[in-house]
Amino acid sequence: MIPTITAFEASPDRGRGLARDMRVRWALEEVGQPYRVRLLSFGAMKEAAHLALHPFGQIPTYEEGDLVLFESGAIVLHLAQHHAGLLPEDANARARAVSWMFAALNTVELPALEFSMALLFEKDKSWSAERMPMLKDRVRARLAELANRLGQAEWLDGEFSAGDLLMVSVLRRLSGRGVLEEFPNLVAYVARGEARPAFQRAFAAQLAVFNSRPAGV
Ligand code: GTB
Repeated sequence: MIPTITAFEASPDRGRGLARDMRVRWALEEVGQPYRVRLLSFGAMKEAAHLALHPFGQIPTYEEGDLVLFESGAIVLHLAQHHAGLLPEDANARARAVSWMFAALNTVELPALEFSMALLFEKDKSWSAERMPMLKDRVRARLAELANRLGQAEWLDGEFSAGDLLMVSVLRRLSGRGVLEEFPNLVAYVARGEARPAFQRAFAAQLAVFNSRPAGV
């Protein structure tokens, strides 16, 4: 059965692959699962039909027969559990890879998101100049810990896993913001993730959506 995911009809990231459908597309490509995409406007995301799939009216969702999932991490975990290639066979190694998935989404994405949201939406606030260094320091502290653990290894724990897929996806959002660049091993780690053929196919697919949008959108 070919699953269907949802994605932005016109992504605000202008084709940079930063919206969360990208990590799901990447996982689908890693496991060799063909998929369909239903594109949504911001309006359609808040209509009853989509709210029935996603309680918060967001993308991405994942439909496979009777199964409907939301939350990009849960979708990637589902794919990793049902296909070879994203989780190790060994039970302990598998559990550790799942720890890295949670670490990416809970421990690293949280401060990264606060920082990038403040950069995007709060720069004109009177308190922004005071708050930004604190948000940047929180991101820097997490990245320093992550960089320390990764060291010169290729991936976080042995073979590439869904933990790396999510961690690289989270770190990409920080690229060019002047803090990830303080950690050359993390920059190289992100580049390794982006160089994977599955990433490239997923990136091209979401970029094609952006490039084919009607003029002016
Ligand atoms: N925790 C959920 C998950 O992981 O699936 C979060 C889902 C989420 O935030 N979805 C966003 C959304 O639907 C799109 S990805 N937003 C619309 C809404 O909430 O009404 C977040 C995102 C948006 C834009 C950029 N960008 O332009 O760079 C990057 C990321």
